[in-house]
Amino acid sequence: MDLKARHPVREPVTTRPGPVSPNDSIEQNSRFAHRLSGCASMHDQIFAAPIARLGDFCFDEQVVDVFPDMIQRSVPGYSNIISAIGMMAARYAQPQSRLYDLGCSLGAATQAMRRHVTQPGCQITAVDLSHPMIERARAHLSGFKSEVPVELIEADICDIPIENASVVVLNFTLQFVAPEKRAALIARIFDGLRPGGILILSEKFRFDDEQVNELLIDLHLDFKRANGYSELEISQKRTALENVMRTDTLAVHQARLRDAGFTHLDLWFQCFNFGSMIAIKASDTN
Ligand code: GEK
Repeated sequence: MDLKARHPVREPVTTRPGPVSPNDSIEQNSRFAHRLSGCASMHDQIFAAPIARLGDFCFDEQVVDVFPDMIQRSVPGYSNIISAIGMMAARYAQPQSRLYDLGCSLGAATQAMRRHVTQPGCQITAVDLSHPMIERARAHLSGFKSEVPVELIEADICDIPIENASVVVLNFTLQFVAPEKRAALIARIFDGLRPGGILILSEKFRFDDEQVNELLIDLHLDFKRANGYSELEISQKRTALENVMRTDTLAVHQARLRDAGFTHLDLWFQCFNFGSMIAIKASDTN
């Protein structure tokens, strides 16, 4: 799926500065995430008016403008996950290694890692396919002081080399990668990780049990309603995402991680149908 090529035809929308959703803003140590993912963002009204010809969702300029507000109001637990990525990076970063943020958007996870990493000689590689995302990430990240260098790359994460990694983050990105490419990507991440390195994989999940699946979808919709999204916004966004975001079950993720070679893995966070997994490469693997 070429995420850059498909642009939905939208009615003109206006944007205004909006408040940060209170739902996710409880953690003291996620202030930096809010600087990147809340306060300065415009209010997401992309799907507020009826859209005559609804195309596939893409990460274009219009989405970039509202992205921090959009992700806070749409993904339960987003700020908590960003905070925890910083904490895990602090533990797992190895001296003279690379930390990858794959599908970095505006660089919230990159900034969380940059803030916490203390090991010498670390550098972060942040990759995104969307040109406006990368350009805006560059502007955001330049507003923070840090000793840890960040390389921003505009590319498909399926095409870039992953080498000498101690931490790899896929924070709500794999769900946008074509399903047939996912196993190869996870295998390349495993190969590129040093022994003892960690992959943090956050995703929206699908559930085999229809009753559970429907309940968790409904609770997520309630979360979006509570954050001010109308029924029209919810349904238009859902349609726009249909061909672009394809979710897997937890079991499919676990099997893929095991097939790649990860032996230590589990879910460390879940809220409704969103969650985050860790997979650690065994220390005795060469
Ligand atoms: C965060 N991780 O704020 N290659 C590179 N980038 C891609 C690809 C690909 N094949 N497919 C999608 N993307 C971020 C949030 S958002 C999640 C991640 C969301 C990029 C896409 O351009 C977008 O920026 C990001 O992955 C997904 O922690 O919007 O739900």
